[in-house]
Amino acid sequence: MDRIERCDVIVCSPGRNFVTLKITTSDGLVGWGDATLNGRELSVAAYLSEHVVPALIGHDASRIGDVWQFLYRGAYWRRGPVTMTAIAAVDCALWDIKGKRAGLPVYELLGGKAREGVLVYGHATGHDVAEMLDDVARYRDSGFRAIRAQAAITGIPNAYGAHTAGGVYDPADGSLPAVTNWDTPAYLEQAPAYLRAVRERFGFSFELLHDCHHRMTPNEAGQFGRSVEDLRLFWMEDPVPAENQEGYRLLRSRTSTPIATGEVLNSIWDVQTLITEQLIDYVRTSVSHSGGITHLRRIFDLAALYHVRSGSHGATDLSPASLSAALALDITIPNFGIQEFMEHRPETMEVFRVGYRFEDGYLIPSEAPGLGIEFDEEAAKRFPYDRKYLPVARLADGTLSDW
Ligand code: GCO
Ligand code: MG
Repeated sequence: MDRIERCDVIVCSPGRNFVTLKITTSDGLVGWGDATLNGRELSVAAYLSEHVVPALIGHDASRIGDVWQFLYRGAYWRRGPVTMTAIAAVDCALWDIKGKRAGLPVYELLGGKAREGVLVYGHATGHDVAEMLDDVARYRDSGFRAIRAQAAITGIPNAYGAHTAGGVYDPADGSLPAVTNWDTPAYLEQAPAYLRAVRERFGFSFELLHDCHHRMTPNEAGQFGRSVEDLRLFWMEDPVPAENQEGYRLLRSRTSTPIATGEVLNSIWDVQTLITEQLIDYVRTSVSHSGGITHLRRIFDLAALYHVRSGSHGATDLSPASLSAALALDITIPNFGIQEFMEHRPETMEVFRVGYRFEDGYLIPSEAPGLGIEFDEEAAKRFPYDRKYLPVARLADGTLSDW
């Protein structure tokens, strides 16, 4: 029997902070899992080193489902981003090991390819509409078939998504939480107009997405969705905070613009009402924040029963190890929708060596056994942990809002 012999939790900051779990088995196989929770990295690192790793040593590395239940039920405390990210890292590392033992890419173990490539969307942005349109052109010209468009809003230039064209998007860059601003009426006036400018300039030749980033009420989001219906968005993302799943009933009845949500949700129970009542079109739970391949597969299977498709979160704060695991699932499931793909910085790719590649708007997973990811521990030492926070947002009168 191949036992879990050793686990290392590696924290590094090649361009941004990442927490990576390395599992080594008694047969000498090594698996990698992403344990990064943006802005709260060391909580997961401590959860793993203090509470998970000591209980994991000696387990049969092949019993992935049993290890999952042991870590989930065994904690007594249910769900939550820290727990589910820690479990995800173990789960993905064990799938990586299982693939290496079998000499097969993990997608083969999950049933094999159901499509040739994984449709991805990139992030076009700008501090004004002209700059954003140029960035859309850049993505389109580099082969993207799906593009998310975000521009700054006059009066709230530092709101989410408003980084400059060609600039590296990384909101978690403050040594203390940066204070940004928010103004819903200005957003409701300007965002539909700049999305319209995209269609006016480029037509309908690619899928157009937009992230509302949890900042509206259901009624406001209904107004937003209605005002862009003729633009045929692929989706409007996180129109309202999703903790209150029932809040989507009102929104759903107001607009036919497709809805995506789930990047801050971590378990099948967090999306149960959204899925079973068909309140959303795409579920954005990610492999590294939602319990790994084992649990995300259950979420996607539930979603398939209710015409909900996948659209996993894949911002740069999810490491290339996370993306490698996401691709293994994306390429095999029947109800795949789209995968978010933000290119990581060159420093990040010096540490994470990946086999996936971008071709003609699609990501093609690595054919290497396991998840096709190698983590360079020597290179990681050059990039020590550097505490960073995501920003907060305040209204004009100082009220703390949703960022
Ligand atoms: C997205 C997300 C990100 C998040 C980030 C937080 O759709 O890509 O909304 O931009 O803000 O992942 O850590
Ligand atoms: Mg988002």
